[in-house]
Amino acid sequence: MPTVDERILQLLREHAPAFLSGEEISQRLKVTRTAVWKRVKHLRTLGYEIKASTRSGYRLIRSPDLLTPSEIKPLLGTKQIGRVIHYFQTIDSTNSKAYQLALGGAKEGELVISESQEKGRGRLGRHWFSPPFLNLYLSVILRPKIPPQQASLITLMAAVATADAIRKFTGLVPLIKWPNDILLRDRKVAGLLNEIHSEMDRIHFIILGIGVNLNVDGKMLPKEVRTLATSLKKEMGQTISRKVFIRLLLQELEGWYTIFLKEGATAILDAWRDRAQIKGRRVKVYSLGETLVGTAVDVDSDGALILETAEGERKRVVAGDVEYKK
Ligand code: BT5
Repeated sequence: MPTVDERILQLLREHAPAFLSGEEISQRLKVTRTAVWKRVKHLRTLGYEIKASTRSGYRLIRSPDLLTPSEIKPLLGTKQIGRVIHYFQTIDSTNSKAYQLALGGAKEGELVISESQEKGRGRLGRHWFSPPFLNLYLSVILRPKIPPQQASLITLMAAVATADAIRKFTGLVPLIKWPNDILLRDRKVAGLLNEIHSEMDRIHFIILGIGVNLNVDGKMLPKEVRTLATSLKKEMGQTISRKVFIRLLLQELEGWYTIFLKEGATAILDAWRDRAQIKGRRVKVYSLGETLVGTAVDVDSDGALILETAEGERKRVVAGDVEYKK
């Protein structure tokens, strides 16, 4: 159910660039004219530029780059992903919220999005730095009818979609770093955290969590992250419209998800290999308390990293962190 604010904005958008009288808004929304005026004042504090005239009423001049459902829904152009949006100004973690919603029956494609996160999560209990109103923090609920062993292909699929959205937006070519980092000029610009709820032979749902640094400046990041991270703003030298980027990202996600469901693993693995260029790289892998050094050979159909050690032994790594060696 849209809020009064959203309904006021919808009416003003429908009438822009013309004025709409306070009387008409109050009749349509069944609230008093004073209530309309109060909401308009509140919307202005959020960055909406709304002209008010005693004779003509209200006119929407400019909207801020917010990710509210009323701002992004009309732009999306997707069939399923993001048709239902759960929006928050702040939240602990969009993944945790999406997980709860999915347990409660939320459907495929429902989107959780927040302007900031207090406990943004990386893998293995790590923290994802999530300052307000600058970047993207979102989680999508998927309910694919695939066996649990194929769930990691969804991670690869999401990495391909995120990399492609960044490439199309910036014209720069990002690199996927196994398993889930997206790099621009060797620095992390996006990270993925996917969580699965399943039985032995059936997936109930997958939560696809994506964080993309769009407008964060290096000096806003904690020291330990600063040298390793970048943002689209930094790489392009201009402020990034979050609305335009989220539209592209969700369209890429829906496109690649459809390819995965129709064509299966091979299409995703080929696209991932192309965007990761991992073959032949010298890597150091930290996996479950063990450190392995070797040459990356490939990823297998379960998304595991295959590497060859100096002794010529093949190792299969299902989880861990990778460092590329020069
Ligand atoms: C990831 O973990 O890269 C997954 C990040 C997923 C974040 C999204 S945001 C929406 C959704 N809701 C959540 O709660 N999470 C997801 P990992 O590979 O473990 O990398 C974490 C490491 O990246 C940290 O230990 C830092 O070194 C670094 N890091 C933290 N914040 C960063 C940022 N904003 N940009 C770049 N690097 C960052």
